[in-house]
Amino acid sequence: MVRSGRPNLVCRYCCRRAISIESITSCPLRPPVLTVSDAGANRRRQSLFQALRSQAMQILRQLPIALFLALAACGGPEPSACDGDGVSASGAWLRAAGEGQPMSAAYVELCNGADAPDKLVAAHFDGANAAEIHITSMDEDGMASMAPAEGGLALAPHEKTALAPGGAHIMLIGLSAPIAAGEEAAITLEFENAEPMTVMFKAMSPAEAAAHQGH
Ligand SMILES: [Cu+2]
Repeated sequence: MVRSGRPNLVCRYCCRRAISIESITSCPLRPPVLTVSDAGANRRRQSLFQALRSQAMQILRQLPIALFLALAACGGPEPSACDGDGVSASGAWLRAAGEGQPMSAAYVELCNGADAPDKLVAAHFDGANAAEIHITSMDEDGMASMAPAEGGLALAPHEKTALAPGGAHIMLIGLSAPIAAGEEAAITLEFENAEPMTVMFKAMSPAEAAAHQGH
């Protein structure tokens, strides 16, 4: 029906010569979010765009802070000042090992709060034939190789020493059973001076380990 005084309207969704606003708004092909009024739709699109843009700007503004916090929280394996009595351990984890996997590596950050140097001299894990303290080194060709830390791993006084992927680690050789991600392994650490200490190491899947290293 053409209302007098109004131009003929064509429904832009079904291309029928629609003839009233009502028949356009009830067109079954009309997407529900759009309205007949182009001006109204544009306004809506514009305000959606503005909302997205202000959200993006907010994220961009917060990005440097987030990056800074991420860097501050993940200082890397660099030794840093540390205080307290004797040696303490933090961030202990090991690589999960599946069926038939004979080895795993365990990592931990050790803090020697004492005034004298100490050494990590041995590690024991009931679930493996041997637990060795290894250091990783690079040869002239850039090939990494690992070897037992002769005489133990030095722990400088008031410093954190990280056993971390690519560096020193506790090698668990001859696992008696798989270690599933999420499980915990009790590894006892022995020191030259400090009392021995049993630390719970949390098993991480390869994906978790990679994300952890990304820190
Ligand atoms: Cu090793």
